[in-house]
Amino acid sequence: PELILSGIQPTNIPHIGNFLGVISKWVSLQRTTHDSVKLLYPIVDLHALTIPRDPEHLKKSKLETAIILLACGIDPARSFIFEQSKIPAHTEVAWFLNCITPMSWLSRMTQWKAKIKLNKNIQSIDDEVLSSSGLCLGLFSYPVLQAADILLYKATHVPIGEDQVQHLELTRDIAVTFNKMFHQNVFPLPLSIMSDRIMSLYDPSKKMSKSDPSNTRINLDDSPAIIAEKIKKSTSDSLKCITYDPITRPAIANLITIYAAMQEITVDQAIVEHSKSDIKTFKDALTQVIIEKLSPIQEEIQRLRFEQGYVQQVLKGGAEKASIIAEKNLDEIRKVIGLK
Ligand code: AQP
Repeated sequence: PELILSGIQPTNIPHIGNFLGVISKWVSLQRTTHDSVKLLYPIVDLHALTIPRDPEHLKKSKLETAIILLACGIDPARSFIFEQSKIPAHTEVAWFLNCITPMSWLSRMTQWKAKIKLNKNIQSIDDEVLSSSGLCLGLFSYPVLQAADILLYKATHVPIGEDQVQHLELTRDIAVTFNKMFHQNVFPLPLSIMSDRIMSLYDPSKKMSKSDPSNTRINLDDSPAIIAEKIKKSTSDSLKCITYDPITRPAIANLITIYAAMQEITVDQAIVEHSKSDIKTFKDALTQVIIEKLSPIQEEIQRLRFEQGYVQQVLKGGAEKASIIAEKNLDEIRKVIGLK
């Protein structure tokens, strides 16, 4: 890799799905990549605007997201963390890409379709559905802004959860279209760095999400008592033993995945450890593992909450470093498309 980029929306407190899915990978990439590989982790506040947000909540979530990234081990000397909206080139490149992306590609995106169908028991998306959904153009072109985030920096690798695979494929298609249209290899085709998907504690057919009710996920700042309560109430099944079968026992499989990932052991190792456990014993062990893993992170979160000046400085410094790459590439893109 030459440049690795991955974003997070400041929509709420990040949860263990975000942590196990991407944040822990971002942290380990700091150790496993050569110093010449640039690591960019934008807090994508413009993406968060695609669903109406309370301005105060957005501001607070941005700071909290930055605090949590630092508490999890993102090192500002190695990685650039910054607010997407501080670099106007993101929106400018998104506009260029909007102008070459067929609408039919966007209407195929499953996340868009899922949002449209949210709370509605409908089968097909027609004009009536669109106008009654209250959803806006920004949400429709959300994946184009994501493509702009990635292509603006000519990212070569993008760590993502499984839910983002389709959006990254779209990014590659947009890059190919752009390169062909202007007969130049401006954008490299970014590759994914994939990770496991952590599912909701209540409904194992849905991914754990910041936008769902709080009891379906474990936030990185949940207290030990809350973690214990959420795990205790999490969905299980009628079998008493612990076996891993995502098809027939998806809820238990999800809990085993969390247990293994938290300790960086394999699912097989977890199963061997709990071959004699019943559900209650396993859930108690899982609770302990989560509490222990999050404890040092939570201490750091508490400390950084009193160091807001420092956190703002980190974001400012990250934006300054990222904008050097952004400005250089934007200049090239403007020339290629004839604006300069
Ligand atoms: N449940 C998950 N398991 C593994 N990875 C996940 N990610 C999200 N949920 C899971 C990955 O985390 C990165 C940052 O996600 P995001 O905040 O940009 O947006 P998201 O994918 O929409 O995540 P949420 O938590 O569901 O947020 P809301 O509810 O705000 O939309 C992404 O790489 C994602 O794959």
